[in-house]
Amino acid sequence: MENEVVRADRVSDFPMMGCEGSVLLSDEQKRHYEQHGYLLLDQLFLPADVERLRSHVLDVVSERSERTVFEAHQAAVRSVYGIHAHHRVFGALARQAKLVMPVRQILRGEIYVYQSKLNTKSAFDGDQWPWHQDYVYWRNEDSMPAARALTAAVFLDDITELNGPMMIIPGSHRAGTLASDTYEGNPQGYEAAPAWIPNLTAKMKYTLPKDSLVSLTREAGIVAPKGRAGSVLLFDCNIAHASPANLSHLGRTIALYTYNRVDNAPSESALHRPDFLVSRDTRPIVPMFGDSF
Ligand code: 6CS
Ligand code: FE
Repeated sequence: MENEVVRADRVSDFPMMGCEGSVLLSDEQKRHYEQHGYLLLDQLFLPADVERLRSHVLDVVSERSERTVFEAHQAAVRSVYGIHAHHRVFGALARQAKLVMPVRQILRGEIYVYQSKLNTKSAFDGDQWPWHQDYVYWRNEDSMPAARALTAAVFLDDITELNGPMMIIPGSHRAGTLASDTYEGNPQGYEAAPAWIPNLTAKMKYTLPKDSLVSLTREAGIVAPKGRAGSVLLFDCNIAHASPANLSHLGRTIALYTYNRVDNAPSESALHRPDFLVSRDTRPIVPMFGDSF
């Protein structure tokens, strides 16, 4: 059955190993996502799966290539990009049916991995991600045609109120793609880095202005979904989100997969950022079932 393309309506015929019932979202979960722009899937992956993934994190973070982005003080790794294409276990994770099937339900079509990364947000050193929308980056930098993408954040550490949980303004995705403040040039500490680095650093190129945040939060407030390792946070490409610096003794490693609709892939001629930031491989993902890391 491995690699067999399974139509969503048949997925319940294939109970997942270690996964009760179908991998599909319930109507209530789909409604929550549509309304709030995010959905937390509590402990979607089993502890044994999480341990297998965590056993590869040090390899990924120890690598030195242009896919590795450091924090401004250069003392800690901030992110490693392209993990689905360069690390077998993180490639297998990206294709897990437990992720792929819910994402296909939400995006209503065939999907591929647009971008993947490991965000480490190290203990005491991990820096912030200011308030922003992701789609601004993919529209402005990669000419992604429409806001038909989402990101699945797979928690590889427990995420608590201490170690820099992601903050979300519920429902802000329904405001569409808002005007952003734009910061031009490479931030301090990245003077010799490539021009795309301000998309990825704590001093970010496109951030949401305070007046937008004030009006968005007046009604909706802010949530910070927390959960045990193995949980997965799905969030829309237009949701306003941020995360604070990690001042705690606890690391906060997350594997993030941005999935895009195959029919929403930017035209290759428009792409100037490297493949590990905007994948050129737009073939539809074939979901993998069972214990396949
Ligand atoms: O530029 C990008 O593709 C990345 N930058 C941010 C701030 N979020 C989305 C994405 O990971
Ligand atoms: Fe983001």
